[in-house]
Amino acid sequence: MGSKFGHGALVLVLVAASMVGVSLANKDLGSHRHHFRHNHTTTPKRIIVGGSQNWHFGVNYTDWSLKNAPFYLNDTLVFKYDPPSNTTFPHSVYLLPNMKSFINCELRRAKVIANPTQGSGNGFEFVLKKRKPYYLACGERNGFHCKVGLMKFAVVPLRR
Ligand SMILES: *[C@@H]1O[C@H](CO)[C@@H](O)[C@H](O)[C@H]1NC(C)=O
Ligand SMILES: *[C@@H]1O[C@H](CO)[C@@H](O)[C@H](O)[C@H]1NC(C)=O
Ligand SMILES: *[C@@H]1O[C@H](CO)[C@@H](O)[C@H](O)[C@H]1NC(C)=O
Ligand SMILES: *[C@@H]1O[C@H](CO)[C@@H](O)[C@H](O)[C@H]1NC(C)=O
Ligand SMILES: [Cu+2]
Repeated sequence: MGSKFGHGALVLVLVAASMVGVSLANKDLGSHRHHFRHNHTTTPKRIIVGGSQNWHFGVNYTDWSLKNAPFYLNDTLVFKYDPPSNTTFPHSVYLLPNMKSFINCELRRAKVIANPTQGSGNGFEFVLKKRKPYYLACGERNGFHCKVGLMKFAVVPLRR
């Protein structure tokens, strides 16, 4: 399947991920090959990150992403979290540039894709548009929510 992000490169990324002890969703790309190739009619899904737990401190989102994999191109991740108040902790959504920053919860070169007010109501929607790894994390407290609150996960969306 002609793709600028070849299967070999993807496998390399995933092997590297397992070597440093992090998990990427969709690690079983190969076994899903036959399913998604002939599945063009399935419409993209809208997936609430964390399910009924939403986007909260202390939920293991690596675990959540593994249990909810695979994700597909054009699926929408929905991040729901309370707006800042004096009774809730603020959250946010950052896109980290690479696996190293993801592992270390290093936010300096990360891109803010949703600020603390954008998770209220129907939540913040993020479409998985490209076949590449997405490293997502909460950016609050200078990486504390990412590191200690486990508010991070990585996904590589598959073709249908
Ligand atoms: C198509 O995808 C859906 C969910 O994404 C899955 O339930 C279904 O079994 C797939 N169909 C085929 C023919 O692979
Ligand atoms: C989070 O879940 C992953 C995958 O199930 C597991 O490997 C990891 O140990 C968990 N982390 C914590 C801190 O429980
Ligand atoms: C994803 O959506 C874009 C824009 O709506 C569309 O051009 C593209 O073909 C879609 N890709 C897949 C794999 O569904
Ligand atoms: C929270 O803030 C509101 C006003 O913004 C105030 O009325 C209330 O007393 C505060 N509650 C606490 C527990 O500080
Ligand atoms: Cu947070």
